[in-house]
Amino acid sequence: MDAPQSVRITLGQAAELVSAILRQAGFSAAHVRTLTETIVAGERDGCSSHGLYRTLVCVHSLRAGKVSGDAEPVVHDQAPAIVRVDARGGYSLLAFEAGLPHLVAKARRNGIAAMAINRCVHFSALWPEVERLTAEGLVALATNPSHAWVAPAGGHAPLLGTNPLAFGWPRPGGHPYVFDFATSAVARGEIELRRRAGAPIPEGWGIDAEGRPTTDPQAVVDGGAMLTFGGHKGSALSTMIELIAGPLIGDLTSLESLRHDDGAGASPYHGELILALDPGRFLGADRGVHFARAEAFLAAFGQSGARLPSQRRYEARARSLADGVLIPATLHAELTTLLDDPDARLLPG
Ligand code: NDP
Ligand code: PYC
Repeated sequence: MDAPQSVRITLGQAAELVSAILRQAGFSAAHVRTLTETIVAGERDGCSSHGLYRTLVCVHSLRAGKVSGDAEPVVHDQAPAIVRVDARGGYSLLAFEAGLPHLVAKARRNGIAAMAINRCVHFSALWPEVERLTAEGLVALATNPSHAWVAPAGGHAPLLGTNPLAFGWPRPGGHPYVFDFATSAVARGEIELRRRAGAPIPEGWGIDAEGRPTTDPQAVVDGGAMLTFGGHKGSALSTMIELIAGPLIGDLTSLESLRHDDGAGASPYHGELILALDPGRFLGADRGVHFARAEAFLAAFGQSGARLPSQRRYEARARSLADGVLIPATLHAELTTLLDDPDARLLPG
């Protein structure tokens, strides 16, 4: 009989597996908790490029000495509407958690507030963070650079990161309106997953070292470059992200992050910018009226035959909560091997 291609595990089993591996690798309890929550949420919501596979990347980054496993973030009250969190070389998630109550309080006080996370190592999808803010009734935007893997429109040399942009809008009595996408045609993780599986990539995702369009993920990784989404528009948006989540907050661009990596193949090291807007402050007593208008607007998408971003994700979440998640047998084997043999060789890239 053929070996199974995939393995079904419950979310509880997924969390146990991930946290045991991260703990054994040397992450502190606080980092294990925040990393596990986000990794399992990624798999749960059908975002496998930022799901269980990222456990391997976290362990690789720690082994490579490119992330602190026990850094405790430090919160600075930078300005009346700005909180700054120094992640001190740890993964961003614990820093986000430390700064969140301050960001919420500042947004409620001022109507708008920003959180700058500095000196963080970053691997995660951004929707869990904007969902934390919409759960507080706030409108949210989050963004960050990554490693310079992406060529600007018209160019061949990778200068930009995959630079995700996430937006969240709270909706009364339902899931928030959330989108969260890379400003490259697709996240790097999608290219990595296909490269690991020996599968081709669609045209439009990348170019080879000579600047020719390619469907070979290995050619993109070996001296080629990814492409931005939407040509010059995605390129300009990505450049804006480099600026506002890089120099504006005193942190690295994707090019500088890649130099810092120095070939280690670890998670990017840079900053993150998160904005929160309080509708109560913008609208006062009229909040209900205008949020009802927003609801009518969003309802028209379904009526037009379109789907809202995150709808697929919320459906995947409901399925995973009921039935667990199906992960590739090869990935499951890599993870369990790593647990049995903490020195097992990793091929995260
Ligand atoms: P996609 O190209 O799949 O785009 C994702 C967004 O578009 C989601 O909100 C998705 O909703 C929505 N969407 C997709 N198809 C449709 C459709 N037909 N109609 C309406 N909405 C749609 O993902 P990416 O590869 O660009 O990014 C994936 C993840 O990678 C993101 O979560 C991002 O944060 C993460 N990432 C993180 C980086 C980092 O530095 N930390 C760098 C780059 C990416 P749905 O989920 O419901 O399909
Ligand atoms: O998938 O592009 C990506 C990515 C970069 C850092 C974390 N994820």
